[in-house]
Amino acid sequence: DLTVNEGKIEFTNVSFQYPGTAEMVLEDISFKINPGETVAILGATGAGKTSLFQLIPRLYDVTGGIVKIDGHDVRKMKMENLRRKVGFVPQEALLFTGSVKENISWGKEDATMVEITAASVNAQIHETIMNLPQQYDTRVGQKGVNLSGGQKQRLSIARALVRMPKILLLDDSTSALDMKTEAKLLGALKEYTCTTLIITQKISTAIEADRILLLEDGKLLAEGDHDSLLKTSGLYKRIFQS
Ligand code: TTP
Ligand code: MG
Repeated sequence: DLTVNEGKIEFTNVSFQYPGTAEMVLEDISFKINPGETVAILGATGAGKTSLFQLIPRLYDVTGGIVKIDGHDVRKMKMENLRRKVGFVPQEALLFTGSVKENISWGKEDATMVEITAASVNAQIHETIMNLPQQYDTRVGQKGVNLSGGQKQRLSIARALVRMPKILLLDDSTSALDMKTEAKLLGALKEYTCTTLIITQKISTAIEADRILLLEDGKLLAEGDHDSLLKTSGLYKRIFQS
């Protein structure tokens, strides 16, 4: 069966509109991302960043063009294989009422405590958890302790890491983290030989990435590393200087 082995991603002339709507959300997007690369997706609100992510684990299918992973059209892959290897950390962390441990191992109920702890250490949330009243057994959500936005984000990242994804999609998942914590997190992610895409509004995050894709109004406006984009993209330069 076709599965995700390396984590190479390829968009070819991808266009997308949500079912039943007339608006083109993505238009003629083409790019390649190599296995293990860290790529930042930068763009204003409404540019289509989340929509682009949703096409990778097939939360939606393209309207035109093709999305390939490891050379295979994602539509030919088994959804189960695809979703097992693609870790998608959504823009809003979705925690349920249950223990910290249950929230992290959600969808991978056979995760061991060693795996859960390792994921939490790397997601930079282990120390916070150890300071909770019942550590990993502490209940979160409506009837449990209140976690801050940044703590929820990190718990949500730990949930993705425990599954050892080959592709990790972080949808603005570090927006509430301070720069130091974010830098530690991104450093720890290098331990996982996974392809990482980070949607961000922060230029500081983008600078750390191997490459940046700049989206505007559903179009891929420019791509390159920080230094080359400064030279080639007026928009990037304006974002950088603002
Ligand atoms: P997004 O893809 O949500 O844009 P974004 O992720 O770049 O924006 P933000 O930084 O604010 O998160 O939206 C692009 C367009 O698609 C926008 O017109 C809203 C529309 N859209 C839907 O119609 N349904 C959806 O489920 C989503 C996510 C977006
Ligand atoms: Mg978004």
